[in-house]
Amino acid sequence: MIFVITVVILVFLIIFQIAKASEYVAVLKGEDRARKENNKINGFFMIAFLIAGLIGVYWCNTLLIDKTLLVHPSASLQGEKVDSMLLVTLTITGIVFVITQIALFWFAFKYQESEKRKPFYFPHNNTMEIIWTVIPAIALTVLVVIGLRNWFSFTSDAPKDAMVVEVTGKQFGWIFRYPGEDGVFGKKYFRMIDPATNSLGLNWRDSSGINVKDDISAHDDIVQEQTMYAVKNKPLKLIIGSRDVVHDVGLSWFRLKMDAVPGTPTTLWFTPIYTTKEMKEKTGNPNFVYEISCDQMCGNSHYSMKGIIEVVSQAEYDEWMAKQKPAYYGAFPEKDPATIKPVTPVGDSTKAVAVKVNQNEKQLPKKAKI
Ligand SMILES: [Cu+2]
Repeated sequence: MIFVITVVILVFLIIFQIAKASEYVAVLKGEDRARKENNKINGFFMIAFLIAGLIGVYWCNTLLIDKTLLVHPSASLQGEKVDSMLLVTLTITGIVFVITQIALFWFAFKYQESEKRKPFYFPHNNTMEIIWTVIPAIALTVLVVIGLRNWFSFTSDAPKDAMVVEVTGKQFGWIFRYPGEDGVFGKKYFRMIDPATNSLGLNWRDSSGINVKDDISAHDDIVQEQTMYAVKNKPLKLIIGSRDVVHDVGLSWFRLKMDAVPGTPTTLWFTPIYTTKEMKEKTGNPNFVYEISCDQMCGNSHYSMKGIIEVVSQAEYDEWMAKQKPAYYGAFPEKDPATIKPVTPVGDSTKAVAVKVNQNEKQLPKKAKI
């Protein structure tokens, strides 16, 4: 630290000394001549900086373009709209950037002090003020309107044929729920969360004793962790929530994201257009997976909060779904008509083995450890 401070002080001293020295030189040479020379040098630097800067921008672009998502196609219909908006914005701002930078540095060089010219007093011009206010205002309004229209369509009601999956964030992973054959998500109650048998706190109703009214809509709900299945070309609606803190469902390949807020469900829908298999070919990466990243800093293992979306054909999805067992049978194996042992693990994958085979269904599942 002391070393850094010393270096900074020394650098200041050196600059100060140089400034002083050049002052003395100016006195010796005559102030006027020295200033004119300085102006010429500065003018040259302006042009050099312009050329080096533009080359730098181009170089950075070619170097980094492969590391961005821009070279890969969007994997959803909605994402294609996002991409086209980004393209329009980047094109407009890119053109403006290049023109203004060239004008800035070129003018500084071209209109440096000269004995052949007299400065022209030009304090104000209404026409110009109007032009440079109105044109950007129109351009930005168009961009914002297109953006809002898209945003409203992604977050509005999904098409009727959409499949619906509930996504719940937790420290640190994702839980997916499918409504089962009845197409209805059963109610949840946070006190019923049990990491081993009921990771979402599904309210089984008939067994809890908390609710008198019998409601079995939660009985066929299917709960999965880490990997979610979706169908190509079929709209997919996500009902997003959180079990603890604020997370965010980041879907970079689909170009969408949405906050997962505890207690306040958010929704988002999109249509995947390539299966995972097709994306493996498109990206040339045999290990490609659609990743859900948590896009909201949510704790010490935030970086590892990764989920996977497996996009498959309808037939493959049906085949996979047929093998799934409702979470209810995981919690109450004796209720399972198939009574197959061992029971399909449900709930937190690490503790799923702890399913109690002879658990009396009249008992409440263990209290939540949140
Ligand atoms: Cu998170």
